[in-house]
Amino acid sequence: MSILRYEKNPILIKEDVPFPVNSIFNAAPVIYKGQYLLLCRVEMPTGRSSFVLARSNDGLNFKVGNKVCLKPEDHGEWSDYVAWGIEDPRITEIDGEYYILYTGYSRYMPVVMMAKTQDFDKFEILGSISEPSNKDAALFPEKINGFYWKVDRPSAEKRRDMWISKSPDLFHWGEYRFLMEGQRGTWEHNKIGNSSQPVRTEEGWLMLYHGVRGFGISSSYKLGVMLLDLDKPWIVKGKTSEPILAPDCEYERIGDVGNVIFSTGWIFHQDGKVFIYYSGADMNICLATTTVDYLLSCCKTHPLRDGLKTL
Ligand code: M1P
Repeated sequence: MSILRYEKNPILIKEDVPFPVNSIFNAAPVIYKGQYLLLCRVEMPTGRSSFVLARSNDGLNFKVGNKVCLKPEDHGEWSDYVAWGIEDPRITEIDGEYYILYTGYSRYMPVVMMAKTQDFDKFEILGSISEPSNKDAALFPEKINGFYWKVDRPSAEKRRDMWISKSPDLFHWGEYRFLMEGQRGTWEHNKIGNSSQPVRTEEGWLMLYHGVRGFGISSSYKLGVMLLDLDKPWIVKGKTSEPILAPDCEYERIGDVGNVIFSTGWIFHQDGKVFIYYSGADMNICLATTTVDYLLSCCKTHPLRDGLKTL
């Protein structure tokens, strides 16, 4: 099996939201008490984004909540850092608590924000965990060698690469290391960024990422997958040479930002099936299905120079 688009894509569009929005996209999936939840970004008519929760019993048919569940105005002392909106959540469950890393936008440019919830009803805002400009961050679901770990994408000075760092308490981060940059002259030429929360497999940590290539005034966002060493997660053990999902359908090619496939998370099922939730053209929420085995096989298609840097 490779990757299959769900035949009824897109599964959510702005008309499914019971209040006025410009778009619904870039949703973080999680299974909570047997239900599939999507924490979705909604761009409000002002052009600033908030989050709304959608619920489903089968992962295919979702109902969107009646009101936003997290918005910039909820951020109290952190309001200045999210004044232009909150974007692109990624959820990681650690010891029964659900941590959400997301982008706070403001005149300071993007910073990584952190919140947590136990029930997806009440959210505790924990504050910023990066300097600007940084985004596309996700936490590993367990401690490795006694530390929490996160991946992110510094974007100041036109940076184009992913980094990894560790923390004793999720707030104080250090030992920053280069993780991976896009291959020049390929589909990921201009920049890459983390897409999903990392998931443990027998062969290593699997992670989705997006690769961007610019064409004149436009660019194309495609999805790739990479494998990190279980004990030394700064070591890239493998990656795709080709994208695993690229804009092709009309709902991926035409929209607010055309030719974009962007994901902020996936669900791994016990039987090896994987649901990748993604958005087309920054306008909707879609589903693609695949398997752990296929994703692992994709990570063996690109030769690596020394296990750390790609060719
Ligand atoms: O338009 C595609 C995506 O562009 C940005 O992502 P990144 O900074 O990783 O390139 C974000 O604005 C994202 O929300 C958007 O979907």
